Amino acid sequence: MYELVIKNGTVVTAVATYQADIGIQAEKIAAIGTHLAGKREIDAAGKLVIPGAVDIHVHLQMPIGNFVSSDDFYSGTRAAAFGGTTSIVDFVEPHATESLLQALAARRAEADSRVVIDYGLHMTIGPEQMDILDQVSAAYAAGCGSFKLYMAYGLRLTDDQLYRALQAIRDVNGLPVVHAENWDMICQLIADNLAVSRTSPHWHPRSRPARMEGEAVGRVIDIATQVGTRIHIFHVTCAEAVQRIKKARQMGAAVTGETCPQYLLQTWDAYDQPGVEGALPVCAPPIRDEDQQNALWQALARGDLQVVTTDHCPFTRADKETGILANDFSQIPGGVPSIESRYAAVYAFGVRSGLLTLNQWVELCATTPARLAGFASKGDIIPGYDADLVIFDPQKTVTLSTDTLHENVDWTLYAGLEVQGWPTTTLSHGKVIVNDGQFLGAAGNGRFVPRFFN
Ligand code: DUC
Ligand code: ZN
Repeated sequence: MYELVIKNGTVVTAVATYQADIGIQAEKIAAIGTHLAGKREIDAAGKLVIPGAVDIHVHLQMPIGNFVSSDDFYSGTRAAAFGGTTSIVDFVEPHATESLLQALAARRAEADSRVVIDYGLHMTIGPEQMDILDQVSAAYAAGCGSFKLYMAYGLRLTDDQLYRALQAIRDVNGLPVVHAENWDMICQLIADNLAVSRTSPHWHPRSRPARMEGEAVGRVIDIATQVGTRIHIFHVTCAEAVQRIKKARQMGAAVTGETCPQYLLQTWDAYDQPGVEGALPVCAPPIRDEDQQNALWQALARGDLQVVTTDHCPFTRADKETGILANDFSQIPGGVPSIESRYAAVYAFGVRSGLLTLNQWVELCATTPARLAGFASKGDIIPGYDADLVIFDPQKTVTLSTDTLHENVDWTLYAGLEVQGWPTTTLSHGKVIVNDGQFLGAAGNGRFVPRFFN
């Protein structure tokens, strides 16, 4: 007799789809079989039973310039749980005066008592950390198995700095994750556009051309190959970048890439809306045209991109409006909310449309991100794994809006979008934390998960 049994559901993993009961004991998946009996039972007849989704790219309460992203570790992880996500990876961004371990401790102090689901942290290596690369091994030993490198913004590393940082990460067997854009070109194009009064958000994507994203992705892959390290490319938005990743993989390089719902569900026409509406979708790299959107779906279907994350980084309308009032699209804080709708959106527009199989959906949103980021017992339905599970109703239709979503932000990119298929029950460590629209979890119940690759 198990503590809990999920009965009669259709289990979907990255490799198989089958009818089975799942027995849960002491927070773990204890058995997968038929006619399992539990002290408590949940009937999942007509529903899919899938691994909790794993989102390895989120920015909660993240300071950018004068702004802080509006979802904190509680509201953001709660919204994630409503959407069937049971693990996230956020970021540590060390200050110049801190050691990597001090910065990790400070970020954990912000998160530990707030998170409702499990989480990990990528350690950011910026220009100010170039003199303390010898601390990379300590960060790794403390459970930051992955390291974020920027090729844009103030945290941008030059090619020689990328080379040195990648060597340090390689030496500890860490995973480098990279924001790849060509910052010098972007700065020049922004300046050129502003100089001729091209100040509206229309010029945001036109200052960050797909060709140059492809160049930056290719360049950092080449540097990683020179160093002899694997590498993961964040938020791929265009065919040019996909081609670089695909070519490197064909040559045997350990390169992976991800894209995000905003690039799969929106087009750059969104930047042409009047007033603040055109500022809301501003994120980097930018949302592109319909051909690029189709290329991303094809890349997911063919396996040329391996992961869907969110890059969830919400800013309020008031925050976004500052760039409109300043008459300068480059002043709009970049980032969009997606943390809650990712699993369902990829199902509705990937699986239901026939582009992806059920198994690819689970692989892209749960299994591969878990394996890639070093979550040893998540992202799959296997005895011994954490009982982080989702019961997903393929019939349930949700119209996305700020009324139906739980993200702490006063807009959504997907307002009015009808999504068929939605999680009805989310379990973290065998405990039901969301059921039929009710939140049953608690702040601090999530845990920091150390991630290693050795
Ligand atoms: N891009 C954004 O738009 N926001 C957060 C960070 C990033 O890379
Ligand atoms: Zn990001």
